[in-house]
Amino acid sequence: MILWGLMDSPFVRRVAVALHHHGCAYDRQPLSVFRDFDAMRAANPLGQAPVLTLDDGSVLTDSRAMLEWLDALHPATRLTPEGPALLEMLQVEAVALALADKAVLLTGELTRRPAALRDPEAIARLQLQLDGALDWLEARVTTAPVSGALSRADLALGCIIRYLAEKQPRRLGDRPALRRHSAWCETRPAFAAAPYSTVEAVAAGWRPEPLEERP
Ligand SMILES: N[C@@H](CCC(=O)N[C@@H](CS)C(=O)NCC(=O)O)C(=O)O
Repeated sequence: MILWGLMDSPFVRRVAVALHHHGCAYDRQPLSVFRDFDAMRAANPLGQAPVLTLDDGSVLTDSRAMLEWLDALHPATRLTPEGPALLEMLQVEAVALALADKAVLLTGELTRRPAALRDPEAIARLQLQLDGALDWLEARVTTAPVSGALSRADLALGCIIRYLAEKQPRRLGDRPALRRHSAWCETRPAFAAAPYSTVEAVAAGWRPEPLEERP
């Protein structure tokens, strides 16, 4: 299999963590959705990452579809719980993924658009959405793992909290439950085997100072 995308992306990273968790061999194409947009569009009509090329050449273009596919192929190491834990897992995963969507949009808005062209209302709305999701998660996530055993919720949450710690640390703020959960994730073998990459972020144009301090 080939996983396309950079390891600062919370979506790409969660698929990489899942691949390691299931013991799947894969190569990676470290392409940027901005720097290498044409190449990404050739793989995915939307030009988004991640893309997963399967061994028979088939392509999956959404991290949720990739995790479902991997679960179906590897039932013994499923990341989707059954029974009562399923509802809680889906609730936390949904908010963590929506948080990732909004966080990536806000990063793009603040890094790629000149200050004079930014829309303060749109930025304020994204910030409210991020804060709401972070507060909800901080109150809700009292254990690591979230629902009894490593699950898709831990992958979604662990990857977005690490992303925010790197890219929007002030927005993440002092949220001890989320930081504890993140620290737990980072010591899991599958997370350690698929680390967040500042080097790849920088190569794609990221400047490693907090977004909130930029003009
Ligand atoms: N729902 C998608 C979201 C993927 C996503 O938003 N990826 C970002 C990279 S972190 C991206 O491709 N952004 C560029 C764009 O949407 O144009 C998934 O879960 O795979």
